[in-house]
Amino acid sequence: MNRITTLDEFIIDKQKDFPFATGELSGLLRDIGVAAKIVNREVNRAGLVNILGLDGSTNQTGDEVKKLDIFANNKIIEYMENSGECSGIASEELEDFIKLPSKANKEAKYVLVVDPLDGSSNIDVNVSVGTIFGIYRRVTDHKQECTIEDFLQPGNKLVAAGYILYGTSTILIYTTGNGVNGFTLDPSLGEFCLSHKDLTIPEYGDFYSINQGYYLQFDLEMRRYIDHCSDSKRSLRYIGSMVSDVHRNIIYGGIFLYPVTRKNPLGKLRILYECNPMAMIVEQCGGRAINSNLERILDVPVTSLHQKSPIMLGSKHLVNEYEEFVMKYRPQNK
Ligand code: P6P
Repeated sequence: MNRITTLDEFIIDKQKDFPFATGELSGLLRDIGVAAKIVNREVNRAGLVNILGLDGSTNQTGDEVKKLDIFANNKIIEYMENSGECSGIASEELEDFIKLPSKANKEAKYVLVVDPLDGSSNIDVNVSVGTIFGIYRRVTDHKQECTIEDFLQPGNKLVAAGYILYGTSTILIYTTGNGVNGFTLDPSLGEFCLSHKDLTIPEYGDFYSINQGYYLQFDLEMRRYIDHCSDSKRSLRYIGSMVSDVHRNIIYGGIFLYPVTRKNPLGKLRILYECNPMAMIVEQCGGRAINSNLERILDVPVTSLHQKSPIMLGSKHLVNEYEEFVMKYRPQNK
């Protein structure tokens, strides 16, 4: 029987790959793992403890906020504060970033960007949801509190990114820029155990993920591309939960597409805490992540905390194919 490698053991072991690592990032990743276990417990029993449903508020981008969103957001803040390694947090659930008190005068070097519970509209109908996170090294004086500049960094400056998928099992996927590894929560141990070592995305794939309901709102090149996917007998799989859709496409091969629509002329997904972390993971798996201008998502300047972006990411061949359709069908003057 293969020896079990827990997330904590793996993080400590991988730290040796960074000769100058001083353990702060490792500590931060371990604390994210603990927060994920707490959120997982509540997600799994949400229907029993009256944290289903809406809490009556809306977040800064107008999404109705579910009680579990708020619970997840608060737990992540609590554990990041506890870690002493995180200087501040930008979250989908917070209009502005928050500064965490430095613990025992530790000069926290990192900031966290997070979507605490992505796909939360699925909670009440028992469909999988996820947490998406990214970690930046601060660019301002560590002796001072973090500022907005620490957050408004392009995705190519991320030092770590990951997601937790609360699905048929709970899996934590993360990268620190040297490949991607996945850990499945073993409830009998209460530990995330290595289950997907050196994860890579197939170059090709038979799945495409897009909200077909917006078909008539898509630009010509997108309509022609998804017509091609359909003609190529690929399967349309769309859960309405980005973490679930992207995870399936990483495992099986496929492409996730959230283009601009009339309802969301700049795209719907937020670049800071949804697009960039997922783009880093997909690229580290060997895939591609671009926007509708064919720019690499990770190179797009971030100018506001809740900035939106269209995104197309997944298997390299499928993203390259989308690019060809844009070149072929986009009016030159556009
Ligand atoms: P639509 C969930 O609300 C989310 O932010 C992503 O998880 C998901 O991919 C997308 O929005 C779904 O949006 O417009 O298809 O319902």
